[in-house]
Amino acid sequence: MKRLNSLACASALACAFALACSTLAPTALASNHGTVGISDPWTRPTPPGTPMGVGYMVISNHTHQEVRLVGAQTPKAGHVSIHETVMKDDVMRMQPVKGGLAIPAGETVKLKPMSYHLMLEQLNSPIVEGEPVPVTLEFEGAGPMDVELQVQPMDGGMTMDHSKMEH
Ligand SMILES: [Cu+2]
Repeated sequence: MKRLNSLACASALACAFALACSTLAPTALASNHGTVGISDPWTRPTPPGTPMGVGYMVISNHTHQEVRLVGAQTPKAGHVSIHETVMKDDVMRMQPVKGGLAIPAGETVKLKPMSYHLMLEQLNSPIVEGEPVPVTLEFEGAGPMDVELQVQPMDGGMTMDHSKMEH
């Protein structure tokens, strides 16, 4: 029952922010939501000519219902995808997170290397230190949020050339 309520609620909010919503016609929008908190948003510098960059952050859902990160936009890139890194047959691959990244009520999900991440595709210029990348996150079940990815330098140790990974 609770599940049904939260689903209806999420749909109602999604409708409020989506341009088109034809499947559900909510009679009222819930207004008693807590907040979704973003901390430590960061990215890596990219070498010139690299078409893709990454985005990491910690998302905490302080509401009483699941929210989903369903998309993101940045003026820095033509497209942003939500990816997860998985091991398949000893090969590391990235794949889109189907249906968006769910953050259960009261939980925290980390976007971090080797795990969930934003994939900034079709970069229009390299990501460089000292120039934070503004990103607007789109949620189902919560309003859009603006963050700035801080550019953290390569640390030499466990870096990986993302662009060579298989998608
Ligand atoms: Cu990726």
